[in-house]
Amino acid sequence: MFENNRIVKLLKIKYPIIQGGMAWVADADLAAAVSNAGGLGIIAAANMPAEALEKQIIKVQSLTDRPFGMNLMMLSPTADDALEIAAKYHVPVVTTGAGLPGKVLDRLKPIGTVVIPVIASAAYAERAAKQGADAVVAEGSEAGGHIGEINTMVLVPQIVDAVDIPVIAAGGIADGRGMAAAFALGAEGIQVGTRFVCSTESNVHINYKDKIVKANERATAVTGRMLGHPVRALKNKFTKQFEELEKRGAPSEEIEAFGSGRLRAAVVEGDIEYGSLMAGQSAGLVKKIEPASDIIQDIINGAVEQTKKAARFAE
Ligand code: TUI
Repeated sequence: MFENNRIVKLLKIKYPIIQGGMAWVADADLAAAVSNAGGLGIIAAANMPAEALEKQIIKVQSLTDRPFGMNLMMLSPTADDALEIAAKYHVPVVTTGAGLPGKVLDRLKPIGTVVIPVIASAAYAERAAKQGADAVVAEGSEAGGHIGEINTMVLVPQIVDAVDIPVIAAGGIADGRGMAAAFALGAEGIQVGTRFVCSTESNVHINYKDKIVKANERATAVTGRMLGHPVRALKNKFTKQFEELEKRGAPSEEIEAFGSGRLRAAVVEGDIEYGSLMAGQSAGLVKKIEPASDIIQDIINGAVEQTKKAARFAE
């Protein structure tokens, strides 16, 4: 299974499924669970202080012998520190998001780290490939959190055409049908975020997980377009008030202050009214809380079944 898959070979994993590098969510417990289940677990550096991040790396190494990754959020003021920590601990795989990966590639490629930028346009994918990226994650705007403008369905094939390195599809993928569809578009791997938020091993507050499980296809909204940082999250009082601030043309400092600390409130305190419940449109596909290994097995089994059906489509 997957013997000729370039992502499996590159990352030295069993299944070409990587976990999203979700700020506040993607910790050592979740990363180890995903890696132990044959995918690639990822710790989100996000805005974590250096010592906390080092602890997470040491912890994941104690919980799994398999490869794992770290995600660098390039907008973060701590991104440079996180980059040095990735180098110091020889983290096997680094993904980047919310900005350009140039300095990450310059620093980590010479020491043999596999670097995979998460991008939301074909132009950035081409640039990342020229700068030496090993693969790219093509993240469509169905995804949760900070997003681009192009949907997965049209983004993935255009990025597949634009680069020779393998493409991992992300945004809107939560089950085997999504994986099969991504491979039909030319992707060689998938990144899954929202469904792993609802894994048993995720330390996210139960209120947040329950809200995703209850969500339907219209449950998310995008705020922050006016600030230039569009973010997709489950609709609640927070997103409604955020929209009102944007509509009335409130100053960007006021809006930023209003948004500050809301993701932590959702993840840690379970504030489902005023927290930022970042989630993708695939929330409507997530039906239960279950172990990460069951999620991966369900996705693989579903993708195999769907691909068999697809092979008979013109009979
Ligand atoms: O980065 C993500 N998703 C994220 S980051 C995040 S933390 C955050 N919270 C509030 C506001 C902003 C960030 C939550 N979710 N996904 C990968 C991704 N990268 N999506 C889009 C991009 C991206 C955007 C611009 C990549 C490159 C890029 O370069 C252009 C530029 O202007 O820097």
